[in-house]
Amino acid sequence: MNKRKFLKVSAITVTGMAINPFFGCNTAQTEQKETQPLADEPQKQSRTGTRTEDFKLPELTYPVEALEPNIDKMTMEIHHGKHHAGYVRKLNKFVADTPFKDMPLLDIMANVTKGDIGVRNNGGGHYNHSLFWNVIAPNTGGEPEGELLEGLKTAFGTFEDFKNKFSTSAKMRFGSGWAWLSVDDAGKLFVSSTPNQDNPLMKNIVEQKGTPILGIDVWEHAYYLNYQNRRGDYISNFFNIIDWNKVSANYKAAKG
Ligand code: MN3
Repeated sequence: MNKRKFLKVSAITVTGMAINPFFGCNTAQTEQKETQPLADEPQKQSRTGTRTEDFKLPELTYPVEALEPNIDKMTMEIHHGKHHAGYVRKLNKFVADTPFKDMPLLDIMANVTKGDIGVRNNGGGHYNHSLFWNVIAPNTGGEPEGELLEGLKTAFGTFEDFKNKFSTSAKMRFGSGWAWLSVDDAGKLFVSSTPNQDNPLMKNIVEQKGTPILGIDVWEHAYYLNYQNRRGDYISNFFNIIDWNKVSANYKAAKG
């Protein structure tokens, strides 16, 4: 092994494994040892770890009927058990034999490009829905407190101003997509919307890049059985089931 090769190998030594409960997959942590990557060999893909298991559908932490009347039981069954499951199944298929095959989900989000259609749609679908189930829960709603409330006031004025901006963004999304509350690189909150299954983590694709801490799915499959064409009512009732404790935890994690 020549010196250059040795330096490269030692920089990506895998030193530990951790379970990521949110996405149900293994992530490996890397540690810089002795050296930095050689300047004349830029790493084409930013990596935080290696995935050793197929992606799995995360279980809901509440019964499918628990969000009624805001989201009905059958919508939850189909949305989680069919749609999300389908994204997971297809994602495992699309990453095979590509540079994404052993990447953790967050690394896929950071590296996917417009042309990687299958990985973009199904990887986004898996990430987005995993976040979605996580930020809603029965017996929640109300308003956030503490650090998150202060962050919302700084960015939007008042909680109501935030709510209006987020709701408008969700209503105005033409066709299928999502509205997001995210944290930018400077730690500031912003609202944005993405088409299809894109999200603000896809830095090669979206205009407004950041870490999403709250998202609403405005695909018709998310609400049509109960609300038909009344997307506005679905969005307004979504605020009855936002788990602000979870969103606050996401906010703290995103700010680092
Ligand atoms: Mn959906």
